[in-house]
Amino acid sequence: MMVANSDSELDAVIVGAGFAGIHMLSSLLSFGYSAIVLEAGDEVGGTWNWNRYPGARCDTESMFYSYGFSEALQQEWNWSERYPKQPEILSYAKHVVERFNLSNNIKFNTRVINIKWNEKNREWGLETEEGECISANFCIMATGCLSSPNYPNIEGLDDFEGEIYHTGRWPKYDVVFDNKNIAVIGNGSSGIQAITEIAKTAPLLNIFQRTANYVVPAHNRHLNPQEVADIKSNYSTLREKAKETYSGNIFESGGPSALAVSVDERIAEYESRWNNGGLCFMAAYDDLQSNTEANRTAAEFIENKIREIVKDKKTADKLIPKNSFGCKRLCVASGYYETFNLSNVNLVDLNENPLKRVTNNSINAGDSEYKTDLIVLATGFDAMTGALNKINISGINGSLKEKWENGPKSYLGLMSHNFPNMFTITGPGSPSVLTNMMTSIEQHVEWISTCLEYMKNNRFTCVEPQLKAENTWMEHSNSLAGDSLRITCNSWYLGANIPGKKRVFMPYIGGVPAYRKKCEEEVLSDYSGFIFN
Ligand code: NA7
Repeated sequence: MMVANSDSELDAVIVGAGFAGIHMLSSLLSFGYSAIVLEAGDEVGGTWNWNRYPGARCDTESMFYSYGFSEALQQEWNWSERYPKQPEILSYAKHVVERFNLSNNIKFNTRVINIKWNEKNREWGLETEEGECISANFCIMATGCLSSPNYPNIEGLDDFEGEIYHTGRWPKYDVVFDNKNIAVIGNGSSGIQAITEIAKTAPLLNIFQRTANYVVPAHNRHLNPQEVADIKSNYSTLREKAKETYSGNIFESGGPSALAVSVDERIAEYESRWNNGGLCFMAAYDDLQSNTEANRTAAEFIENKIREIVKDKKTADKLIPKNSFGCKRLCVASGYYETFNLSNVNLVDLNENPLKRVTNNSINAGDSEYKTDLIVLATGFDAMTGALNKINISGINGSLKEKWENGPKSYLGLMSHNFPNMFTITGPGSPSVLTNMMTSIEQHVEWISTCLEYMKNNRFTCVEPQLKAENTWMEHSNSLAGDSLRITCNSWYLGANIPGKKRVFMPYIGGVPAYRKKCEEEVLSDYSGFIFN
């Protein structure tokens, strides 16, 4: 137990039983703390429990979309495909819970609505939707970066009498697409995966596109036993190597600048990454997000691919993105552009034909009425701050929502001043969504556990970041983002997909190595940016 001067029975309460929450729980229990997880859903998995839409699959390779903290775990688990499908990811999460005996400490169907700091007792009080109150010395928010769905404000949506599903809240039962006119609104990563799958059975699929996205092929396949054995025999070394890369993935950079090589060399580099598949395309050259001309070369390469694949020229034109390459998250899919050659698939460009309204049985865009039986809302999330702001979190001097009104303010994405003993796993201000989430989750869990051990050893009961450290970090973070092409489009990284949300680049853009170094420096300096008492 912690050295605490409160009456709390618990050392820590963790909100959310996704990969962050269950790893945090296993770590705290292994150090001998008392801890529980409160989870709104009916089982573990977080985003992978809610995102059950057809084709849902992770775009990070399975061998590395997994924990590295336990050698036994990484040796015993076997992934079947290069990119893991949603059900397999869920099985993995359940296996981890079982293996580390965590289930007795997770409370499901429990939605936290209020969290209040009690300065006298120096503890957090949490209240659930059911009216239950729980207190603990530490509150660890593992609520996910992409977990609060964005429901679009489209006139008449409530009048629709057919079926309607959000990709981020997909039901557990089988949704049938045969014999139905299907509409998909949105074409980010979720929409793109759902579209390629639904197109296989729906007699008519209308895709309502507001912004075209860059999509690279996944080249998904079954993993062969030899490559699995090779990785497993070298797992820890490979994971360490990944931590030295910008995104925490083992992507070799093709060179410092796309402009420093000949056209032939550059095209060969892009071609090889296109043929390899996946997010490694982002790492082709180091200046793709800082130099407009360099960025254009990658954009043009993909434009040419779209024109080669999509037979109808007008459709190809609509599918060619207008943003810089990588400004919105690069999408990875199998056969996305090819889908538009199918006779049952129709692309509606909402720029040419603005979405007017939904009626009881149709979607009206421009001058056309699209008869619809089933709508898929692939409209994304209130990213990074949405899940936190949904809970009324009251700290020393007001709520987190008020403090974050003009954009999230944190130190290292781990803690926020005036919210003592509250940690956020992969919170805004940390690299999080720009990286392999598993790598970033593990780093935060380790950092938080180390900090708690430091407090225990020094008989401290309270920790929070210094305001000065937080402000300096935010200035640094915003200044780096300001130099990047990533702020030039309306992405969810900037909160630009949510009407009224302050436009601030939320993840830390400086890369995993710089960020890890900064976190390690904090530990080595006895947490010079924090206040303990
Ligand atoms: P995204 O990437 O935010 O995509 C949402 C899509 O929905 C995107 O194409 C949006 O267009 C579109 N959208 C949102 N609201 C509307 C309205 N009102 N009308 C028409 N179209 C709309 O979410 P995803 O779930 O696909 O992916 C999120 C992340 O999950 C992904 O990046 C991976 O990290 C995993 P817009 O681009 O805003 O014009």
